Amino acid sequence: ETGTGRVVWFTGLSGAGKSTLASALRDDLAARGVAVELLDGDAVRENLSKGLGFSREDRDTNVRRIAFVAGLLAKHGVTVLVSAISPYADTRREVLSALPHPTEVFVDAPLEVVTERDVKGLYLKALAGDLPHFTGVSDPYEAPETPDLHLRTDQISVEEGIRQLLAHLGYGA
Ligand code: GGZ
Repeated sequence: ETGTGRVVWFTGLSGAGKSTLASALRDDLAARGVAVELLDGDAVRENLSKGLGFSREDRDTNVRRIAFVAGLLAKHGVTVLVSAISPYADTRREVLSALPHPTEVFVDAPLEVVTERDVKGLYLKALAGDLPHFTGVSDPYEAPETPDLHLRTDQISVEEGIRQLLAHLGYGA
């Protein structure tokens, strides 16, 4: 029990704010002296999951690899923050249930909002029909039905999201 780190798993559409929230939480926890590591979708796909694509099989492989590393780190007392679309509910359930102290955070903004943000121009491409298997447009996203925390990033600020995360994790305000 004591000594085992928790795993905070951020799931949601591209552009919903997973990386923003996870990295801000990482900085906050690190400043409190917490041993914390961030496994971010982008960095993972450049390293651990290099070469994987966006088929269901590849996404599931990606998610299982992330969960495997998260489990190793957590075993040594590290608080692990995971930021990955992780679109399939069954796969999330499977990997989360095998991790110690899992917290599922649904980073939620409506499709219209993330399409409007479109930081990387990927939604425009997908909506034009030029990007197959793009989550939310040409590929599924199965929203969590009972997440531990549900953050509507189109309605609350990053600061408010961090406040709710810290409160949920028992760090107070
Ligand atoms: C979804 C894609 C795709 C497709 C490239 N579908 O917002 P981003 O750009 O920086 O983050 C997205 C990232 C998704 O990788 P994950 O590892 O989080 O996905 S999963 O958990 O499903 O394995 C996006 C970019 O890669 N990207 N093509 N077709 N996102």
